[in-house]
Amino acid sequence: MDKQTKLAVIGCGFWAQYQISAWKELHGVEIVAVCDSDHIKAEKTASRHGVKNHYADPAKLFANETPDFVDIISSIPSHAPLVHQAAAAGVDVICQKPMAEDFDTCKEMVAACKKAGVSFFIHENFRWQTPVRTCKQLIDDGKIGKPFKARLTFCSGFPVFDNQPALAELDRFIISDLGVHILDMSRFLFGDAAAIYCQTQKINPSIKGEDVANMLLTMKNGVNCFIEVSYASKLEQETFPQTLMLIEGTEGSIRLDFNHTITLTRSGQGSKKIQADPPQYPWADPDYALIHSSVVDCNRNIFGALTGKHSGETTADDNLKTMELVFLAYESAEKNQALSTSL
Ligand code: 89Y
Repeated sequence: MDKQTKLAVIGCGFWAQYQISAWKELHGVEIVAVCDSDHIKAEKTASRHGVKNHYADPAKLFANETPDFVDIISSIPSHAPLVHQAAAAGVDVICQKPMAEDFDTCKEMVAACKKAGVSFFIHENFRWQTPVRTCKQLIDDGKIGKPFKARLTFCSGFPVFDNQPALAELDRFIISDLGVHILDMSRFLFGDAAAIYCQTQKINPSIKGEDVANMLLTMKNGVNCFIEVSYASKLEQETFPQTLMLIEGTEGSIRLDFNHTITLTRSGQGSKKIQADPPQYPWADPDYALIHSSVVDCNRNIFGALTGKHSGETTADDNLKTMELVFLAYESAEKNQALSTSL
């Protein structure tokens, strides 16, 4: 049998169940332990996924197990202490998005992993969605010439709080939970951002944070990118969890519509349709199937990087640029002012 790389998972909530199933799609990974401060959740997760050991205390996990890497899929405030614990134990670490609640904490996490000599990745999966990869390929192939403007839209009325009630308790909700993905996607598609202007709204009275954000980014290559995210949208067609896009270039445009249909229009050549459906997995929740398939690809990319096969895309170092945009977006909305990036 090939050598198995040992993984421990910390956090056994809603999202972890799918992330664990996604890990089980990859050859060479053995999940040796799961951990959750709620020991019943840890026990149930271990038995559901056939994992031998389970813990309620991460310190005990690090003392008893010798994982090659840990995947942290826990609440946002717990990310930093757990990443520091993994670094102290000399274990490579993957952490769920958003990395942390403020920029200094993010930078400290990255510095601690560097100092300890452990690899640190962020599980940022939206850029791995099949239609997003296809759009990026079309841009890179020069099909629309030089992109100059784009609109990335995620406007939904899907009841996200039913499966993830903690989201309703976040003081900062939609940009930190969802906007972070679309901001990262804009960087994936167009490169880094130079500046951001943002306005937010709170429409749903029964949650704590903002549930609408409109963000205008000036990318370093000159692309103007408008990102709109909303969980207050009551539209004819519910499109959760799809990001719709219009990308315009000097020689044409790319439009990503509902259900992964891309229209590529090239000047003088008319339009053609490209269907970019994601792979289907039996364990995926049908409401989240697009994201769940991207979790497999995100894990595969990180695992390949951890095992020296290739470089990884979503390093924590790279993700600092996405997180800076998240925090600048909030600051921009508070000050009603466009703000420049520093990274
Ligand atoms: O938590 C979020 C995520 O990462 O993708 C969609 C989501 O589940 C709700 O916004």
